[in-house]
Amino acid sequence: MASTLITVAPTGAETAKADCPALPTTLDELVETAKRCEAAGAAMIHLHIRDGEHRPTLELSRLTDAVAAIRANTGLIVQLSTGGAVTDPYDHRLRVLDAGPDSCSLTMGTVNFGDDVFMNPWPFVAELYQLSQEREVVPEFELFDLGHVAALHRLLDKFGLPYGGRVHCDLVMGVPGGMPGTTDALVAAVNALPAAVTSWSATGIGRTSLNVALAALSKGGHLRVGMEDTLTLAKGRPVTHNAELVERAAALATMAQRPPMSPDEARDFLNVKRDR
Ligand code: KMH
Ligand code: ZN
Repeated sequence: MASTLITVAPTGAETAKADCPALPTTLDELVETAKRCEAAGAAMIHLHIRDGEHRPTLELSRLTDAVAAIRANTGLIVQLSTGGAVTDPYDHRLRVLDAGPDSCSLTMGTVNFGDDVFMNPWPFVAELYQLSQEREVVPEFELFDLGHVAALHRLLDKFGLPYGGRVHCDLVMGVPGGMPGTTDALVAAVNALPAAVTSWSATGIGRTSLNVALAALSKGGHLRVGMEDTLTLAKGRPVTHNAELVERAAALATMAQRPPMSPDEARDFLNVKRDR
């Protein structure tokens, strides 16, 4: 039976701890979250980290410690965000790979991001991609818009396949400025993906989360959920732990007769490097 890769994105860079105390921001909270989410069905974690004041940071020693702590306490595939926060400079975002993750996010173009702009010009994307190939890190291509799908065609044509030979994407839908979190947009984006794509997941921001998950499952995709993207389970019902979102995703996937993939299966599925 086919199975579902569930990625949890527990923290992100946009929500303040003061506004949402349940957001995991310390290393201990991240490890506790990772363990519970693995038990609930997640196979990969998409990590953003925070500093001692709970502010987003790309400080290398903290990234390295987080990778080591998640590896020591779970079997999850560790994906570090190279997107960081909209204020992070390009050189800090490239340096993320020095922390030796299994996977890294790689956004395929610039996008309006609420009132901000998430900058991903072509030369930066090309440099980060080639660095991921050199460091043997499996990228996850983040697609916020249909134009990002076109850029993925261009990237693969110019620089070839990623490390490991699999091409895994995540459609990030419902960002104010990007593609909407609708079934129609998901189908349009999936139908436009390069033939080299071997798997894709989808993420719906905020209230689009459930609709995007259902559309992704019915179209044969995988799921990314977590408090980076969604802070309520329903109107008036705040998420109190990331595991609630993973449990819901796992239940939907099981109902669709595509139960969650184990981390070990996901390592083969994405062909991440085994001996880190
Ligand atoms: N925080 C956003 C500006 C990624 O992780 O690569 C970028 C983001 C994408 O979350
Ligand atoms: Zn992220």
